[in-house]
Amino acid sequence: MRTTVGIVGAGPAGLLLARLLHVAGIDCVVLESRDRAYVEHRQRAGILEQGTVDVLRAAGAGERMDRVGLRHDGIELRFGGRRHRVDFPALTGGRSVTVYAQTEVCKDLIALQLAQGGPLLFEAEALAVEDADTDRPRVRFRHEGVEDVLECDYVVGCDGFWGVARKAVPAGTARVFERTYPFGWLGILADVPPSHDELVYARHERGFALLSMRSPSVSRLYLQVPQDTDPRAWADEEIWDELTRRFATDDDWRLERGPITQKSVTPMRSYVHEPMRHGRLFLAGDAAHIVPPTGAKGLNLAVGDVVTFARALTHQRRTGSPALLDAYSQTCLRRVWQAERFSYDMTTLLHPDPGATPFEGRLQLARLERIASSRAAETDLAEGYTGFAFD
Ligand code: RFL
Ligand code: PHB
Repeated sequence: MRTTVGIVGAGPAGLLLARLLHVAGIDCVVLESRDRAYVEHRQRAGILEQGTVDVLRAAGAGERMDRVGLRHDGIELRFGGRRHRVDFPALTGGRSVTVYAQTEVCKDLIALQLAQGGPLLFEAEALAVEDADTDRPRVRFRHEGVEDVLECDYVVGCDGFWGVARKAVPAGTARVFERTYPFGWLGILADVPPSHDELVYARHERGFALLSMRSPSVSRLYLQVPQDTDPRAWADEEIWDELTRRFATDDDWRLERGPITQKSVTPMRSYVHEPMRHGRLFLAGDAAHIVPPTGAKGLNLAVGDVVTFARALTHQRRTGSPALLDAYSQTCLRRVWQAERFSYDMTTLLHPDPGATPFEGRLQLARLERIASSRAAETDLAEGYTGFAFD
């Protein structure tokens, strides 16, 4: 098999890249190790920045998002029993975010790709990216039990944190910046209307909690738990009791309960692999960087990377100049590091660290008080949450 761009992985990064290349008239092949149902039902992110919404719309993938996505003009911070609303449009000159789940973004892009785009092979596992530093990079893969080779002009590794593409970068040429956190998130899906019409980020002495949603009838909630927690160790009623404690307010707000349909634990990690390119292999999305989910940035960063790659390759084809491709890593990393900083700040603002001193606990509260009382501090949060511009 031969193609212009070999894409490893059909998460949001790989699927959107395939769509952007299709729109630009550039052929590609997408290899995905899992089956279609698995990719379409993997519960992950839920918040799209304005820039992401604009990109999906411009790529012709926004029809259902515009119909059922929920526009959110703010979030609530909850601490010490108090509630503080951050009003995004008022603070950012009109910006907002959209609640539309990653599962739905993937379903929309898969349907488009299968109907109009180039080959998208499920259950096709990339085994290795080879000859990345030549002008004929290749992906060795296994599809339906048979090994094959995809010869490419470029390979884009969109295969997530555990993928194989990054392994093709020789150790001596890369640097990794990493931080792990001594806690994770226990996430649930529940068949109950969200108890608040906007997301609630709660800091409590017992740990962080987040109220989010998937639709007007489905809630998505998270609890900070110790690292390596087994989700089966938490009975459903225990989860609701703990959420109720952490969301408690001084007024008459109440958390509604309902049947829990899914339960899982997500580890928390910050990770950046520099550079995001080796020869003709480009890394995009979680394959190159991870943020803790507190800032809701993971999916949005993946979108920024593939937009940058698609523009750069289109520019190269139109003008013959490789300048934008050569600048790919630098261009992406500027935005990546702003998202890393924001996600780190949100995480350390809202999660009591089990090893922290009482002094550090008080500092967290002081930081929250500052956001609730200073328009400058609040604006900084609102700008970060609604997103950093694509270059
Ligand atoms: P993905 O979504 O991980 O997609 C990678 C795809 O590559 C496939 N793959 C391979 N295919 C072929 N050959 C191989 N050898 C392959 N190895 C892997 C995988 O099956 C998969 O389909 O990466 P992408 O596209 O970069 O998208 C990034 C986002 O998915 C990610 O940033 C966010 O979902 C992060 N994230 C969350 N972000 C939020 O903003 N809010 C959240 O609540 C949230 N929850 C999460 C998350 C990430 C998680 N991970 C990575 C474990 C929960 C989890 C569990
Ligand atoms: C989600 O809805 O899954 C979600 C929302 C906001 C976050 C993280 C996850 O910061």
